[in-house]
Amino acid sequence: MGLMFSRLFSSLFGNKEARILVLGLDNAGKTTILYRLQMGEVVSTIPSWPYWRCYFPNTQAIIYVVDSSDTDRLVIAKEEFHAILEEEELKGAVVLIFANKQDLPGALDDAAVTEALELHKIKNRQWSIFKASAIKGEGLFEGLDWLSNTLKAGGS
Ligand SMILES: Nc1nc2c(ncn2[C@@H]2O[C@H](COP(=O)(O)OP(=O)(O)OP(=O)(O)O)[C@@H](O)[C@H]2O)c(=O)[nH]1
Ligand SMILES: [Mg+2]
Repeated sequence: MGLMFSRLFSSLFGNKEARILVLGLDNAGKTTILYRLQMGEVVSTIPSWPYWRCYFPNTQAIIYVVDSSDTDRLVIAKEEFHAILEEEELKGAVVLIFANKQDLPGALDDAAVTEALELHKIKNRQWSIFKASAIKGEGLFEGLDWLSNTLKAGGS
């Protein structure tokens, strides 16, 4: 599981800084997405849990990236995702999920990833899932558009 923290100064966010945590299992496509979006500065990738928490305060949004073709690891992706949602300091964060790698054969679609991640269990939080292919640059801006509008509307 890797983590990245990004400060976005995008016109999508009205030139306001949004503090966004980009999470997902290794190989999910986090770096590729951030590169595609040319998102602010990627501060760091941190491999182990204990250090993550210092990044949690004041996080407005979480982008959770899933490799939709890696069906063997979706259970792990689900468990890590729900553990993140339990974090006290992330209770107020809006969640955007990218069902990434849609271009690969056998990739699960957004409905199937929704089921695999048990997204219906999310309570008291605004969330949405978008199909994406970071390689092709598809679906990313649709997701960020949703995030931007949700944050502008005051978050969860
Ligand atoms: N086919 C396909 N490959 C992708 C896509 N997104 C990322 N990849 C590939 O998947 C591999 C991992 O992508 P990264 O962006 O490095 O993944 P990451 O989540 O940053 O991984 P870690 O840094 O190890 O945590 C690379 O070979 C990417 O080129 C996609 O949408 N489609
Ligand atoms: Mg990476």
